[in-house]
Amino acid sequence: MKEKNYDLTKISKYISLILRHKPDVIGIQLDTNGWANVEELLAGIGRKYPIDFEILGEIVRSDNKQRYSFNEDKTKIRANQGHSIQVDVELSVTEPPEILYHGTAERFSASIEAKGLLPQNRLYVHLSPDMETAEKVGRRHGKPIIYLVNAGQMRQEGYTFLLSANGVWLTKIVPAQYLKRLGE
Ligand code: HQG
Repeated sequence: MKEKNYDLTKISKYISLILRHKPDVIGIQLDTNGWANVEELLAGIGRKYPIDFEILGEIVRSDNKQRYSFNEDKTKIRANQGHSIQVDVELSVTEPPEILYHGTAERFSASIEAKGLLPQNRLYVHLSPDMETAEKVGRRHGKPIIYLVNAGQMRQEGYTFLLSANGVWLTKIVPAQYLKRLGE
């Protein structure tokens, strides 16, 4: 390894920015399936964080949400979910559990209850399989609140759900009638 004193979380956040939102910050492109070339990524982030392949591997392995995957021969890397740019990470439509959860901030509740959950800057609305995860997601935005999502009914009524490689449920929108705020 070239250097052991980096804050891997900080580098991981930079990699998230590149692989989900702005590959152009280091002048690279993702292919239609969201893959970046590993050598190009390392060269690009090297101006800021000169890490080698071994450290990148360590970031991918140790990431607390398993945000990234390598392809089989580890020449390519992509984010498993969370993109704002139009890529197809080849997820299959999957039967959701009856109930999924969405953690958000109190201050968004009026708009959410009027318009439903919208993907905002991302390609999909992100839903959690359990309340603990939803609570953590909501806390990122402020005072957390949790919505129960009637995924079973949505499914029956023709909405589709994708399950990301790291266990996040994705759907295009959740109309307000399928939402129930926890504690009400
Ligand atoms: C809210 C993290 C007003 C929505 C997490 C959320 C997740 C509305 C915010 C992943 C709305 C968007 C995604 C409406 C939705 N009116 N606000 N109609 N509809 N919102 O960050 O779900 O750590 O894009 O409730 O763990 O918070 O980055 O989405 O609060 O898996 O890997 O608009 O990001 O993962 O915020 O988080 P985000 P999210 P990472």
